Amino acid sequence: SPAEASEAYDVVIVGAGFAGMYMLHRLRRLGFSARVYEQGGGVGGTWYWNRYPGARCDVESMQYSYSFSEELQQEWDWTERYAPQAEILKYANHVADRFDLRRDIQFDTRVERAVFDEQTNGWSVTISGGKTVEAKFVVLATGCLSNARKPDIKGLENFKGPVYHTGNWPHEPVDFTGLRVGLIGTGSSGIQSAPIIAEQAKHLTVFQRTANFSIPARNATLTDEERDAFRNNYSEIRRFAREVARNGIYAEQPDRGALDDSEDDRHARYGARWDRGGLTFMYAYNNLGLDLAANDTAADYVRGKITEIVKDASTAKLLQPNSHPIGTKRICIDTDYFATFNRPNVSLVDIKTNPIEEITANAVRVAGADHEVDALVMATGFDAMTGSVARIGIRGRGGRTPNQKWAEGPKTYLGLMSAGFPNLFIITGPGSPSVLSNMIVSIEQHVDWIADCLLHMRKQGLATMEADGGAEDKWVAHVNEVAHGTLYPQANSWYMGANIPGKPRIFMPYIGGVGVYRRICDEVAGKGYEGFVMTRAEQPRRVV
Ligand code: NA7
Repeated sequence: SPAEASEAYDVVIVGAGFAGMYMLHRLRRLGFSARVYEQGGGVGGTWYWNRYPGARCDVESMQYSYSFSEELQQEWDWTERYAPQAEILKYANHVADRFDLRRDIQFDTRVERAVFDEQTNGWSVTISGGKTVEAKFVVLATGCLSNARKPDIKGLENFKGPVYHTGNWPHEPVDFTGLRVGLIGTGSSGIQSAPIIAEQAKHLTVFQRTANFSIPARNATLTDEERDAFRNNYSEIRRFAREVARNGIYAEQPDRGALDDSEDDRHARYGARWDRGGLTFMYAYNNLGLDLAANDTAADYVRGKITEIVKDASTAKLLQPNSHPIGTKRICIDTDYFATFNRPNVSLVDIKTNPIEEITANAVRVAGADHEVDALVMATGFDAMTGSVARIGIRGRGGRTPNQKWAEGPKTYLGLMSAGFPNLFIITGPGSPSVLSNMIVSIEQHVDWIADCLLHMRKQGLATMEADGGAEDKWVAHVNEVAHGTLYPQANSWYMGANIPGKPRIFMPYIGGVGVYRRICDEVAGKGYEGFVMTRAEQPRRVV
C-alpha cells in the first residue's frame, strides 16, 4: 500500500556501469531524484565483472571514454592504446568520485522485480532483501553483455577442479601456475586470455567450436604526443564519432570497395592495416560488410596470416575461420593469440566436428579421448542484449513480462522503449546501434536523449510515456530490413541470439550507423516525441 512506500524517486536506475553512472549524473543536475541499484560491489559494470587475464577494451582508450566533461577528458591520462580492464575500472571509480555519484548508488543490491501500477502510473521496484521503492520512471542500464552464460555441458557438475567464467571472474587473483587448464570458447574473451594463461599454466588446451577472425591489437604505451593529438582535437574527434563514423569510432573512412583495387593494391592496403592493428582493419574498404566477394578478400588475407604465423599446418588449418564472413561475428583484437599455438604447452582441440561428449572429474572428453585438466575456463559468452532485462521480474501493462512480449525476438521502438512498458527506458537496448558501436558514444547519446525527454515531460506536466505499438512495429521491421541488406545475419552470432539454444534468431542491434540513428532519434524528439504516446496525470489512460 502507498503508506508502506517509504521511499519514492523520480527515477530508479538499474546498474552502475558507464550507462547508469552518466544517467545518474545527468538526472541529478536536472533536479530529478534518482537512485541506482547495482548488483556488484562497485561501479564499472562490464569492467567490474570481466577481470579475466588479458581483459582489455577493443576500442582505443582515448575514444572509449566519456565526452560529457571537458575537464575529465583533458585531465585523465590513459596509459595504453587499449586500456586494460583494471585501468578502465580505475577510470570508472575516478568518475564516481569526481562527480560524487556514490551517495546515490546502492551496491550489492539486485533489482528483483519492477511492476507497473496502472492506477498510479508508476513502478514498484523490489530490491534484494525484499524492500520495495516507488519510481515514476525506471531506466535499465543493465548492459548488453552482462548475463554470463555457462553452457549446459554433460557432466560439468562432476568436475573436481575450479570452473571460472571470463564474464564473472573472481576478485582475488587466480594462479594457474603448474596447472593444466582447459579453455572453452574462442570469442574475444577466450582469444584475449589464452596467451596470458598459456604463459602461466603447465599446459593450456583450447577447445574451439568456431574458429574466429582476429586482428593484432599492436597495443603500446601512449606517448604525451599521442594523448595531446586527441586532447587538442577532442571536440572535432567526438563530433565525428557521434555524427559521421558508422560505429562511433573516429577513424579514416573507406573511400572505395575491395573489388575496385587490384589484388596487389588490396594486399598492400590490408597489410598496412594489419601492421597498424585494431578494428580499423575492417574499414579498409566500404563494402566488406555488404558484398561477399569483397569480404572474401579480407577473410583470405587473415587466413593467410594465420598460416604464416602458426607453424603446425594442421593447427593453422583448424584456426582458419571458414564458417562466417569476416566481421559478421564481432571481430577479435588480440595480442599474440595465433602465435600462442606455437608454444609447446598449448594444444587446440576441435569441438565442432566432435562436440564435447562429457566433462568428467578431471578431463574433457572429445571423440572418446580424455583431455586431462585441473581447471576450466569458460569463455562462453553472454545471453546478449536481452538476457539481463529478462532476468529482472518486469511486469508491464496487464502483468506482461518482456519475455512474453519478446518471445519471437526483442521488440522496441528505437531501442529505447517497448510498448506495454510505460515509463521504462532501456539504455543501448536491442534495436539501437549499441554493441555495433563504441558503447560509450551510444550510452551518452541515449542518456542525453532520455534526460531531455524527462525534462520535456516535467515541463509539460506529462505523467506517462510509452512506445506506440504501430511505431514500434515499423521500427522493428526497419531494423530487420537494414540488417538483411548486409552479410551480418549470415553468421551464427550473439548479435543474432544464435549462441543461446532456443533464443529467437533476430538480428538485435541497429546496423544503420550511429550518425543516422542519432538523427532519427533527434527528429522524433523534435516532432514532440513522434511514435510515443504521452499522457497527463489527470487524463484517463488510453485503451491498448
Ligand atoms: P562470445 O564472443 O560469445 O564467444 C563465446 C565463445 O564460446 C565462442 O567461441 C563460442 O563458440 C563458444 N561457446 C559458446 N557456447 C559453447 C558451447 N556450449 N560449447 C563450446 N563452445 C561454446 O563471448 P566473449 O565473451 O568472447 O565475447 C563477447 C563480447 O565481449 C565480444 O564480442 C566483445 O564485444 C566483448 P561459437 O562461436 O558459438 O561456436
